[in-house]
Formats: sequence, C-alpha cells, structure tokens
Amino acid sequence: MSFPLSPSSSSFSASPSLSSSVLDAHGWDAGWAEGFAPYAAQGLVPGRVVRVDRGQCDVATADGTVRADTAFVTPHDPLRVVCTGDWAAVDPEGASDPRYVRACLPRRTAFARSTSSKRSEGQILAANVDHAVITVSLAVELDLGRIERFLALAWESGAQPTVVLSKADLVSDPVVLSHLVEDVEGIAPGVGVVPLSSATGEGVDVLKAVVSGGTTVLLGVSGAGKSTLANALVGEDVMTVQAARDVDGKGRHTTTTRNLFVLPGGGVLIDTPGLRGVGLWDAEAGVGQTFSEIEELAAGCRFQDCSHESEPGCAVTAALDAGTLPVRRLESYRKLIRENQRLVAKTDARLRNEIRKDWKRKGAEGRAAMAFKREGRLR
Ligand SMILES: Nc1nc2c(ncn2[C@@H]2O[C@H](COP(=O)(O)OP(=O)(O)OP(=O)(O)O)[C@@H](O)[C@H]2O)c(=O)[nH]1
Ligand SMILES: [Mg+2]
Ligand SMILES: [Zn+2]
Repeated sequence: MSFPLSPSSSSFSASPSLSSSVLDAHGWDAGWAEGFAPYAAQGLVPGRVVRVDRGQCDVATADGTVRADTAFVTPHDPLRVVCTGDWAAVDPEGASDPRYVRACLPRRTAFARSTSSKRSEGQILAANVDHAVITVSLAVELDLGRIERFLALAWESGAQPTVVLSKADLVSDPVVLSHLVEDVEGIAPGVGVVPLSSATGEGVDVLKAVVSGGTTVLLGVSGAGKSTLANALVGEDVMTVQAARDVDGKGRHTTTTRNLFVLPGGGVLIDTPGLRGVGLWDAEAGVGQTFSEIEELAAGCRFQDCSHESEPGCAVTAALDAGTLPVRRLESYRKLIRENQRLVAKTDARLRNEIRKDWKRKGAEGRAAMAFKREGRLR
C-alpha cells in the first residue's frame, strides 16, 4: 500500500490550534488535549500515528500527514515503542522530512502480546483501541482455543472485543452457520459474534454500527479477511488483498504494517498483519474475563483456594458432571492460566529494572536536548 504524504505538509505550522477537523476525525478529544498541554507549551504539534515503518512513522496532524523519525522515543522496552494509534508530540522544527516524534501521550489502552521468540518479549499491536474485532475465517475449521486466546488479550487490552466470523458466504447451509455462531457465543461471554461476508455484504452493517465510534483494531491470523473487511468498511480499496495458498489454505501475510484509517461514518479503523502466534502477555485479568462463567462457578466452591480437581463442594467439577461446563473449556482455561504464570515468572525483576533505568536516562537526555533547543531559539 502506498501512503502519500499530504502536499500541505510543507506548510506545517509551528503554532497549531489544538483542535481541528483532522484531529477530531482521528479521535482527538478534551482528554487528549489536556494531556498534550505541556507539549503544546513546548511548541510541539499533536498528531495520531497512522503507520509505523522501520524507525519512521506517518502522523496525521492538523496540517496534514507528516513523516516523523521515532529515534527520540525508541527505548529498549518494546512495550513503549511508538505504535499505530499512539498520539504523538511532533517537533515542527525544520522544513524537511523527517521530523521527530518527541513524546507519546500515555496510552488509554494497548493491545499487547508476547512475541513467539524464545526470549519472551512483549509487543504492542495497537494503541488507544476501544474495540478489538477478532476476525475468524469460516473457510477453515474453527479453532476455539485460538479464539479464547485472542479474547483474553483483547479483554486485557482494555478494549471491548467482538468476534467476526468472516467469509460466511462459504457456509451455504443456514443451520450450519447458526450452529457455528452458537459454538463461538458459547466460549465468548459478554462478546458480540457477527457472521459476516465482505463478498455479499451480509453482516457488514452490523459491524459498521460497532465501529462507528472510537478506534477499532482488526486482529486475526493471515488470510482471515481483515483487509478485505477494512476495504468494505472504509468504502474504498485502501488495503491490498491476496488469496490464500491453495496447498494448505493459509494466508500469505499480505499486510505487513499496521495502518490506521478514518471511517466515512465516523470512527477509526486499524488493519494489522496476520498473526502467526498469539502468546499471552501478562493477561491474568483478561483470561479471567474470557472464562467469566468458570470464575463465577469457582466463587461457589466450598474452599476459596479450590483447585477444582477433587475437593468436596467444588462447583466447577459439579458443572462438569452436570454437562453444563465442557471439559475442553476448563482445560483451555487452565492452559492459559499456566502459560500466563510462566510468562510472568520469566520476565525477571532485574531486567525490568534495567529497562526502566535506561528509559529514565533517555527521557532525561531528551528533556535536556529540548531545553537546549528552546534556549537556543530564544537567544
Ligand atoms: N469468499 C470470501 N472470501 C473472502 C472474504 N473476505 C476475504 N476473502 C478472501 O480471503 C483472502 C484473504 O483476504 P485478506 O483480506 O487479504 O486477508 P487478511 O486477513 O488481510 O490477510 P493478511 O493481510 O495476510 O493478514 C482473499 O482471497 C480474499 O478475497 C469473504 O467475505 N468471502
Ligand atoms: Mg491484510
Ligand atoms: Zn472448585
């Protein structure tokens, strides 16, 4: 996808008003303006990061989209690297690209996962997201465990999840389709499940209502139909789409960057590259919310620290016996709890401390550089 810079970017103003139709369309509100006030006082300009690519990012500002370097705000902690959806403070100094991102506003929400690498590291997939749309293709067999994993990360992020069952046109029998929807509803308490076809338009209006306010991120494995859906929601072909491989039906990882778009009916949409793995990242609360019916049952166990194995008065095993709680569901819950505990134990405190120290030092250097620049400007 090409992402042309606005021709007006050369008239980038050093004293912008803190509200504009561009910023508003990207989700700017009184809270962001308040958080930005100290940066505005330093002469910095607000903008929303619409795309990040190798140390540079595109930022939508009141005066158009500008390219900015992220060197000043790239700490070792990958959780704090500039991400699509962040609100950035851009230095308007200098007429030529790239400009510099000097700071990012604290995120309201962030969708994080651990990378599949052995050295467990967190990675932010999207920042300041209100709705997480987990896109699951009906062209392949449903993987309930994977949906639960996505749901745990979505709840943990602070966003409201929705599951889209894409390519519904490929399921010709309406009875089969409604069973598939029920299966997913059964593992997603508190979550809307929308069967949808970008090909026929079925369900697209239902989703349009969900995404018409706030920021939505599309998540899912490669080939799930995220970019096709993004094009349907935006109303034009903003993203490239590619057929899955014939051999195994797997996607081709067509999308490689996270891209943010303003939707015609209001709201903001972020399309993301297909994920190979979705490791949990410190998602204890998210796992609890994903399996809320199990946690509710557990509250009724006789012993507070019941392990739901063989204790008397266990409400969870009683539900298993009664057939109201599927064994698969409980096993999936246990698996994610264990995975999360392992991950938290691995990220040792010393490493976290080092990251924090380094971040502080960088911050101090950045502030010193800014002060120096400001003084230089005054002279
Ligand atoms: N039949 C049918 N095919 C669809 C639908 N939506 C998407 N597809 C097809 O699915 C394939 C993959 O679609 P993409 O939108 O590129 O998938 P993606 O999730 O963006 O994939 P990555 O960018 O690799 O993560 C393409 O061949 C699409 O035409 C649909 O509603 N019905
Ligand atoms: Mg894509
Ligand atoms: Zn129990």
